[in-house]
Amino acid sequence: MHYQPIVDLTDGPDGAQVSRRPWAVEALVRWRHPDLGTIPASQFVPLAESTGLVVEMGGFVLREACAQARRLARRRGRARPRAAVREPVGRRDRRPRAARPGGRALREHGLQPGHHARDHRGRACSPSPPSPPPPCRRCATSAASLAIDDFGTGHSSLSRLLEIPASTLKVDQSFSRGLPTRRDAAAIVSSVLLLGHNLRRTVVVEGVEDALTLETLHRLGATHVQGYHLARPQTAVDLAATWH
Ligand code: G
Ligand code: G
Repeated sequence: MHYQPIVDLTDGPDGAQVSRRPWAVEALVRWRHPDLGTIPASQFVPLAESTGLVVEMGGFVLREACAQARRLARRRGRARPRAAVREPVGRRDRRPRAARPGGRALREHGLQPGHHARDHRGRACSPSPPSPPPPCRRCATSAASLAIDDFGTGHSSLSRLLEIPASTLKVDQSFSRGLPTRRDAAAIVSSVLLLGHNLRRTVVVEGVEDALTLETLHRLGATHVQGYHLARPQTAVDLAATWH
């Protein structure tokens, strides 16, 4: 597993200063193959989805993320850590919750679940589910919180805001690309920030690759950001070394 921090821009002493302390970290799976080297998730995750292995993979990801969240929370003196993982919308483990590896992981580590709902643009996703997918209804009645990923692209559309009781929106990284030179990209991002904040959601802008983009986002009112300029996805060991 690799972990990529999300940074809270309002965390600095003067509100403008970027604190390196993560607000959250996103868990991303990697496959280190003995012969083929590192296989990108973009290649094996769709395969895992089409074969159903994504259920086992999801259990592994959740167990790892839970163990890691607990370790990091201990360093920070937090009693109730949260674990955020990705779940492709559209395919589900139909076993009862207690029998699923994820449920066991949460119990074992005494964690609050924080599900990171991923809305895939990919083929494995069922085409535009007409009503809230079952896991979202389930999560809405439990202690879990949801985030909508890649907001603004593919199936991750405005109507999702009505369907998914998410506390967090992650604005797709394609919108950061245009900043700060494209006025239309800036207008879209500032409108989405306003929309999300009016709905009392946390809005995370993804894909911040340089200082100018970060500055522009701060000016537009972004509070939470993620991207290579702030921190790359990294191993748990590297993350722990910079975690304070
Ligand atoms: O981290 P990377 O750029 O390799 O990820 C590419 C894509 O792989 C992501 O956008 C996402 O679709 C998927 N992915 C990465 N980690 C996970 C994971 O833990 N679970 C699931 N379901 N998908 C993931
Ligand atoms: O958009 P999504 O959450 O699916 O993207 C996840 C992937 O994007 C991760 O695998 C991560 O490696 C990659 N990623 C994270 N931050 C950046 C960034 O600033 N620039 C680019 N190009 N990719 C990023």
